Amino acid sequence: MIGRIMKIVSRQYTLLGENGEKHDAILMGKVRRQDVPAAGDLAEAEYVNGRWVIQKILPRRNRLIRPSCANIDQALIVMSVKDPDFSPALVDRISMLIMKADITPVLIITKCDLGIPDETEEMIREYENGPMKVIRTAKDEASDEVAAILEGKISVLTGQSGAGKSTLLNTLEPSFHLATQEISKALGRGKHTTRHNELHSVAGGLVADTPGFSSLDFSHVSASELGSCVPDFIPYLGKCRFNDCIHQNEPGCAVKEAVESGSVPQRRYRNYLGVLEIIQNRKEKYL
Ligand SMILES: Nc1nc2c(ncn2[C@@H]2O[C@H](COP(=O)(O)OP(=O)(O)OP(=O)(O)O)[C@@H](O)[C@H]2O)c(=O)[nH]1
Ligand SMILES: [Mg+2]
Ligand SMILES: [Zn+2]
Repeated sequence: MIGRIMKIVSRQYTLLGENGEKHDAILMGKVRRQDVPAAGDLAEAEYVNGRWVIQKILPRRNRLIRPSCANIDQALIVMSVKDPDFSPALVDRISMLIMKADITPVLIITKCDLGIPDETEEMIREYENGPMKVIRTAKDEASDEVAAILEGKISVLTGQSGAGKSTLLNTLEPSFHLATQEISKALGRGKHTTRHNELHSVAGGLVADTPGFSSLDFSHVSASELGSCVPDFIPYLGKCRFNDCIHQNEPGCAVKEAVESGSVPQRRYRNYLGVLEIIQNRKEKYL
């Protein structure tokens, strides 16, 4: 059979079959030596001596190391309007890393029931007017829009600790009791309540409730490709005077023109330049 790896706990694998049935499986030694399987991988398994044994991992479309997850369709950036504060710098950095991994970013804005400060509202509108899909959610409201985008897809959740990632899944799937921060405070844990790596069946899709992209590491991103990782820049790429334009100081830059005309928010461009400088400073060190 071909199954989807839902969960890996040490050497024990949980596979989801085509008809929704779950099987425990182990991994053949030769597979482990070739490849490190991840949640989201499709695995070919055979029933041998009373147990399912994974013989092969099928080619994957993409792969994230942190969280360890494969074949991801989209990443939901979960960002609260407050507690913790809404941060466009963080949204932009996370979305660049998601784009670099060839995954579609979606912005989920939580805790709208807490009231949205005017300045935050303005920041949210900038995203709503841009190319990323944006969905607003509030406490105890199961969002049909979130359910609709999850259906039939593999998604990872990402965003700050306390933004409401686990709460979002618990609200959509009332049978879930994923630990949220009220519980982790009682347990005396620090950063990020959710630590393990597992796919959950939610709203007809599979979702990894992992902290995700928490390191914001750009060491694998080059200055020349960073522009293609900014969703708002995509319509202008290839239209600059120089084809190796990094949209910084070059004349005839279509991205800068779009910023000047107001088609791309200033804030988006400033955050891009901030990350570009991090990459450039790092490069100099190694020259
Ligand atoms: N008012 C309000 N509170 C919310 C909402 N969503 C989550 N919360 C609260 O925010 C806190 C953090 O929620 P969690 O779901 O644990 O956050 P998380 O993103 O999973 O955090 P980590 O697992 O630590 O990464 C909890 O106290 C939730 O009850 C919301 O839409 N409105
Ligand atoms: Mg959580
Ligand atoms: Zn340019």
